[in-house]
Amino acid sequence: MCTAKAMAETYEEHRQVCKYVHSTSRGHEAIQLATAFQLLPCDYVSPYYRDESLLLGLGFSPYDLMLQLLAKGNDIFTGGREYYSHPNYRGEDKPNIIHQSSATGMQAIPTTGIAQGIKYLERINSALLRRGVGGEAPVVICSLGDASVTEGEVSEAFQFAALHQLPIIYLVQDNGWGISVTSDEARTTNANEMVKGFKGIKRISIDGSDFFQSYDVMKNVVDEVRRERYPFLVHARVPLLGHHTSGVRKEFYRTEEDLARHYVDDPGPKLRNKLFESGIELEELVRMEVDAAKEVAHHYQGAVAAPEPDPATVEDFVFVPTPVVEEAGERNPADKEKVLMVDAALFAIREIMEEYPEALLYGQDVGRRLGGVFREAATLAEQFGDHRVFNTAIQEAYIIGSTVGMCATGLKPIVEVQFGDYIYPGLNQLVTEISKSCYLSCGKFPVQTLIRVPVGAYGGGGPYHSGCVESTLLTVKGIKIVYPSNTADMKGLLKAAFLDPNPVVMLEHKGLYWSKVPGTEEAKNTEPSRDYIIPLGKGNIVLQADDDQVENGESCCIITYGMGVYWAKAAAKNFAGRVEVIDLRTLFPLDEELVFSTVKKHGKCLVLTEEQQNNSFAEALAGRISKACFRHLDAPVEVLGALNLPAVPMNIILEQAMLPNAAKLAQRIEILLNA
Ligand SMILES: Cc1ncc(C[n+]2csc(CCOP(=O)(O)OP(=O)(O)O)c2C)c(N)n1
Repeated sequence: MCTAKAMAETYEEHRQVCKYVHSTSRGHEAIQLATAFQLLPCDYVSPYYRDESLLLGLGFSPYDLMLQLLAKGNDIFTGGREYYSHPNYRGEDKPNIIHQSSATGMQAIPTTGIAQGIKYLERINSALLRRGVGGEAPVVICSLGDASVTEGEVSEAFQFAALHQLPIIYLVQDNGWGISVTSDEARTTNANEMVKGFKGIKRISIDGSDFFQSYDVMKNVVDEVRRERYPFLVHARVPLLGHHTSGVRKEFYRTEEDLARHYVDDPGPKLRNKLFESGIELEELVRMEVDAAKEVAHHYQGAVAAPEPDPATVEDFVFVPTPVVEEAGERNPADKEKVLMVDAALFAIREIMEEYPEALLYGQDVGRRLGGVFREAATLAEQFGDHRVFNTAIQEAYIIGSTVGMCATGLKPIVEVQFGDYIYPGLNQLVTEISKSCYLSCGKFPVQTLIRVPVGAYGGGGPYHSGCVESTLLTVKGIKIVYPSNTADMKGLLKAAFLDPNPVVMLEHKGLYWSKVPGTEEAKNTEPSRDYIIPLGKGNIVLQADDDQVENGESCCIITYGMGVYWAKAAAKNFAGRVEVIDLRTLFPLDEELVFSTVKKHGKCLVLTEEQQNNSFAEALAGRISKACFRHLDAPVEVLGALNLPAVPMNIILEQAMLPNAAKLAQRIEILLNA
């Protein structure tokens, strides 16, 4: 506590140097230290930005923390990329900490995912499960500020933890403030009362400023969860003594009376008095304070002197390398039958689950009863058990975000969002947590997750079951996007996506699943061999133009993906030998080499997409092609997409009016070839 106090004072004294925004733990020290002291290296903890004392309690030195305060290059957590007290840690000597974002409450889902992973590893008796030296079972701590608990995602996490009885402790530090918003202004109940509705979460409220009470309670709770394997919520009342952050200062909005009321509960003097009463000499207590201040000053000097990050490293760790770099296996084995694209995915997952006990599949309706609304997971629960293939509640944020924690325990989750139109509730987890984790943890926590998302319009699916989402997703850096258009690609890409240690979203056109849409029969092709794999980022020439047409300058190329492949192939029939079609297959990373070399060969190019055209990925790609291939172009790079409407209308005639098709494309090709 003395150390934390001296650190806060040092930062205040040197505000010019400590220029990056930071919060300190002043007021919260007792409960944080009491929590940290219960934990074993096999445990996991997600501290929030005020948990500096918790980090000290885990054994991180003031120097370690100050390197992050000053965003230094040797900051052990994030290499100067993240704010103070935003740790992540992977090691054998301490509880592990997944990447921590600043988004309040958003750690609840990823951290609950860790507990979900632990429960599964226990269930299958996996060697991946970390245990204490005495065989102790791990616990997970998710630390939250009181105001963050009103975030909807926190309720999704509570729901899952309660339903599945996960070994997690939610520690809510209640200082009554959410920046300048008071608890009375923001909520009707405190976290303890709120969580009552989630049956199966035990709960307790305590005075988190009293170290001894905090220590006893946290010891009992941690011991109980270690033993009994159910969730707990500890609601700890604490004062807030420092500023909200170095930037949002207490004098802006807090009254003298409010501050005085909080200072009564300063945990430092409270502990000091108790220690004094218990017989510890005053001089010894004073000496501790002096020693702590000296140590902090020393660490501070060291951190100030530490080097800044090397700007050459700024692009490091967006992804970690994937083992899949070459196409391998048999794409078209003689002994195999043609299968539907939807079955290719099913078979790929089956083979994966047979080989990898750490693979699980979950999402809405994928469990035993239905096996997915497209029957894309049918029979999997029967074969692999309900612990590996199961339904979730309607919680897209949980489905997506939990994979962060699952993956941190060594699992390889595959999850499903039922329709692309419903990815938005989960988008926050994808952007805020998943996409940034590898980069901001300097490669320590890449998120190996495979998120399957059926997309696309056909046959009157209507405005909420037909949407394409690739342009939205492609603005997110740190994730890969795959978009297969046929059986063989589905299987080969799904395998590669699964083995990729980075997050991959797989967009699957539901109009191609069964080749039901006229003209998409070729989506159904031979099932590739078990070991068939296609590296992400490799496009495919699905229709070649004739050499003499190319040589005569009579050809063009269509760059497309998904349903566009079939519109392009159908339209090309009108221009025998004059149209080449590229199926991108992966939208990020993109096969620019193939795209640019093909465009240069033909000098004329059209980028085709099912998405609404304005500001789409297709338009961005057309811009990039124009620049890269400028000297080789004989016409402006064209784009054809859907009309710029907010949704795909349901009536089939309206749907067709909105979307591209072979006839609309043929008109455009005609113009392009004659340009
Ligand atoms: C999702 C999100 N919305 C808003 C913010 C801005 N913000 C930062 S801290 C904070 C208040 C959080 O209060 P609480 O959880 O009680 O923690 P305390 O700072 O009081 O310890 C807010 C609104 C944020 N970081 N994340």
